[in-house]
Amino acid sequence: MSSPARGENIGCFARDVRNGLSKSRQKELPSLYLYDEIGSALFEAITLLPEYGLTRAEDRLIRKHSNGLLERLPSPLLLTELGSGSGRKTRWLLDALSRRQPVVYHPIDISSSALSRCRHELSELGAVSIVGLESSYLEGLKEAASRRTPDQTMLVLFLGSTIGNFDRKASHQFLLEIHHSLKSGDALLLGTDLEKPVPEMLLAYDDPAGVTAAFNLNLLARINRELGGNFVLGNFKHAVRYNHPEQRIEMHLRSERNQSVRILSADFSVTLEEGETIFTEACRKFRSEELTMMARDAGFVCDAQWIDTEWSFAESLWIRS
Ligand code: AVJ
Repeated sequence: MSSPARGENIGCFARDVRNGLSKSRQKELPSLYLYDEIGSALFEAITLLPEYGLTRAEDRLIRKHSNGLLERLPSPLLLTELGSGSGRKTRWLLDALSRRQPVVYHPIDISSSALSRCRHELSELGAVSIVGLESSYLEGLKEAASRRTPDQTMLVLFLGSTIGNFDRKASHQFLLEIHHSLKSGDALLLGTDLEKPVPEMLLAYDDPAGVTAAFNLNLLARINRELGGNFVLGNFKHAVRYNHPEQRIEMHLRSERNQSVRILSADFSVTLEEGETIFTEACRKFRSEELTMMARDAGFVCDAQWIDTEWSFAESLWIRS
């Protein structure tokens, strides 16, 4: 459960499934595998649910503050984004930026279909040159940094609270690596969901229409499709809990009976007891003071922070020291 990057090849998938399901205590599957073609479509549907306000909150923040944000940064700017997303939120920024200067935008994603969707979404923005980088976040960032001209300041976008998929240690490590790829004066725009009353957080990940349940269960369906698994989806239930010490929502798949499952291409079988769960995704929730400390610990200064009034979500602008 350490990397939220999307996409991968079959060999890694089989190996990660085998490793995750062989754990003697808590079985787990890496959350990145939730986002195949179907999973990504289900996630897009999640962002439309009334119970899941996160994406709309960030969209409002970026729409409202893109000009104010850009005024805090020197030009010319080189824009890169870790995870190309749907492009919807980034459009506001690209639009504001392209009124000031010619724009080069590097979306970074390990999935080529995500990159082409992003390019398609943003196709009507005339003054922006979109150069997608198909790689992991950190490799893509290094590549983008190597293409900068000496006068350019880099603005890195890491939106959607994707950083919440990392545990504390991994997120610190990840931020240090971003720091390492940047120069003094470069900026990171970090989107993070904030802590809310527990029932609200639970509902956002356990919507009554069952879209999030389908998103979670699709991981087992994907193992069946791609690795020759024989999971019976009806024998598993979507389960969501809030882990207070870790300050995170956890999604699990709970086995509803004693059962065994075989996965042909991973050359592997697993037995699950009734009530036992597979941990599939962690979504950490932040406090705004804690974000200021996280910035400092990773060698950044928090220059500005905007919080949505309807759904507590923070957009933070960090400057690399
Ligand atoms: C895309 C990882 C930020 O943590 O809220 C939404 C994923 N999972 N509903 C999140 C997700 C279930 C989402 N992130």
